[in-house]
Amino acid sequence: MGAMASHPRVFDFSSAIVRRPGRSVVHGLTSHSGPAPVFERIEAEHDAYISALRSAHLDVTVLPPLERFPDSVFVEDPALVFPQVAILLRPGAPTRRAEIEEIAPELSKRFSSVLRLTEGFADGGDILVTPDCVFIGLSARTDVAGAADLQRLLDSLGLVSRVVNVPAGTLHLKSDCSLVDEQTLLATEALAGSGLLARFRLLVPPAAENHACNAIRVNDTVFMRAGCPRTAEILQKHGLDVVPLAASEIAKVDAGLSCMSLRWFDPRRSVPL
Ligand code: CIR
Repeated sequence: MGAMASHPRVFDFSSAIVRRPGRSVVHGLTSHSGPAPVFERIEAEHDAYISALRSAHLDVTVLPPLERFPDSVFVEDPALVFPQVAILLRPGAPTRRAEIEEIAPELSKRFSSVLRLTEGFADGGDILVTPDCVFIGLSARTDVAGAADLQRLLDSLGLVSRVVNVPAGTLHLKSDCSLVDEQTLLATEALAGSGLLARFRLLVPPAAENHACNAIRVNDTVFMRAGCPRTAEILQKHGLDVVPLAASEIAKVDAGLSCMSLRWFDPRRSVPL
């Protein structure tokens, strides 16, 4: 983790917040019509996810479940975090809006500045942070007004941003792509074909493994969906250290790996052991 001390890369993290799933998670928003997920299996996937973040040296805060909010385990959506600054977003799904008031006090404890989106809607799953640009995806959850207000806040932080359209039928921008190193995205064919993120080198798995495109680079490891051998091979060939994580149960409520944590680099924390 040589680069971490003074100039963290966008995927160098020291800290994370997760929230335990409540039993109500099985009633989370979903586009799937198959069998409902089994709570205990989601819980097991979540346990393994926390262990994985800890194995990558993150200090993980585990918040208690919120039964009133079935999707509140997906803490990525109500907020966006950077070193020292957090932004409270406005989730696009009506049932998720009040999640911001639950996460807000946790962010105030940890960030010297907490900004708030005041217009429109934006979900964290639609925001892709890259080294020189923050991409904001317009989707069924993130609208033009939310994207514009977020651009205003990012601008006030000196961050360049760009608004892009999420391919039709995709829940969030990051359902279809993930930054795996400073120049490279893992991306679905649909996203690669759109040319939206053409400035990146693109690694495109076969369509049967589209769901693997929601991966997370954490320090020197890429955590990716288990059961996607072609994607693992592509990433390894690219020189990346890959660790598979099971997420097939959580996927039944349209979720992947990025959505289960807020991750950031806290400069006040000492460099991990
Ligand atoms: C939802 O539809 O909001 C949840 N069931 C899944 C959210 C997944 N979030 C994400 O990928 N950032």
